[in-house]
Amino acid sequence: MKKEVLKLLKESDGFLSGQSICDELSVSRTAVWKVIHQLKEEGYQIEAVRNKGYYLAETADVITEAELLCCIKGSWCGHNIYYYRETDSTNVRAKYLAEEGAVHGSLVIADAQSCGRGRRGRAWVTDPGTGIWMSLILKPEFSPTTASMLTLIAALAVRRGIRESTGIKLEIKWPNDLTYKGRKLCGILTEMSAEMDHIHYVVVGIGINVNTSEFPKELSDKAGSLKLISGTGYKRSLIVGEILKEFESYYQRFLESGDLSPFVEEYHTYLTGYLEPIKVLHGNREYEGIELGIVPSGELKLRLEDGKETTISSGEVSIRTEAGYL
Ligand code: BTX
Repeated sequence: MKKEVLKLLKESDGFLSGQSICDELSVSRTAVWKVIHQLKEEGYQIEAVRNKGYYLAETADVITEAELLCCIKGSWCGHNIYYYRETDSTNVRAKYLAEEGAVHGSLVIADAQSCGRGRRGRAWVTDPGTGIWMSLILKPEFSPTTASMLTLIAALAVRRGIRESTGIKLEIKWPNDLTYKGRKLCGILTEMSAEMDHIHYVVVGIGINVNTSEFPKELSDKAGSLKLISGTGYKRSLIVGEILKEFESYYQRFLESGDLSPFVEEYHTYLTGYLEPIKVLHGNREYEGIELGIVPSGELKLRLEDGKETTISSGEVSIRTEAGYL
């Protein structure tokens, strides 16, 4: 019922009388009052005026299940939501829920994470209430070897979802970051449980700094947020809605093609350091060369200093700048 009341308030131009909510939803005045009270506790600014009713100030940046359900537009992605006010890591939660039977397309999202994770055991810093910390549970039919391409699909979807909802144009740093002028705003962590020829589930974790104004010292010169770029804050639920809509559409095309061939050109348009000198750290090896972009399997192609070409399946990319590699 919370979702229905929220929807009515959002659709109303001005004040909405308590009686009209009761009539519309066939519930009592007390039930409406209780829901309004809960919504206020979740952070919505709702004005209540005698003889006029309720008015929702549209400025609230609240992430709750009811709010997200109002913003999610696709047909399967995010229709099943697991919302946490605080959790350890949405990826850890998502893996547990996937094991317990959560359906394909389920969204796990938190307002705060106490133990956000990056790749190879690194930490992901989560400023409570300011960013998007979410994980998608996927249960695809394709082969486990295809799953790593989902990180690149997610990067394209996040980039476009952010552009559609905020107008901000981010770059993609292969394979799992979105950046703006060299600063990282978003990281993607894809994890999988599989047998040799069968995927049990894939979890695509996405962290986006949205309204963050300050970072800890160790990140202050390399992290950024959407708010720090434009100077204005954003409603995170709208961004989530756009990203999930885009993800659904990219995912559908990806299923049809079976690899990244339809996306290679678009990917190169937004790829940081494309056709420029870069350095890639892969395991203990370091490669230096010209970034030639991705191949349809999602690997990165490089022209090495001796003129030979090589592809790399994972790694850390640094871009050459006047100040050295960053
Ligand atoms: P990564 O290993 O590529 O990046 C981690 C590195 O990024 C850290 O070592 C640090 O230098 C830097 N970093 C940490 N926090 C931030 C931040 N908030 N903004 C910018 N840079 C940062 C990237 O891993 C994958 C991150 C995925 C995060 C999501 S959040 C939802 C989901 N749940 C979860 O536990 N992880 C994912």
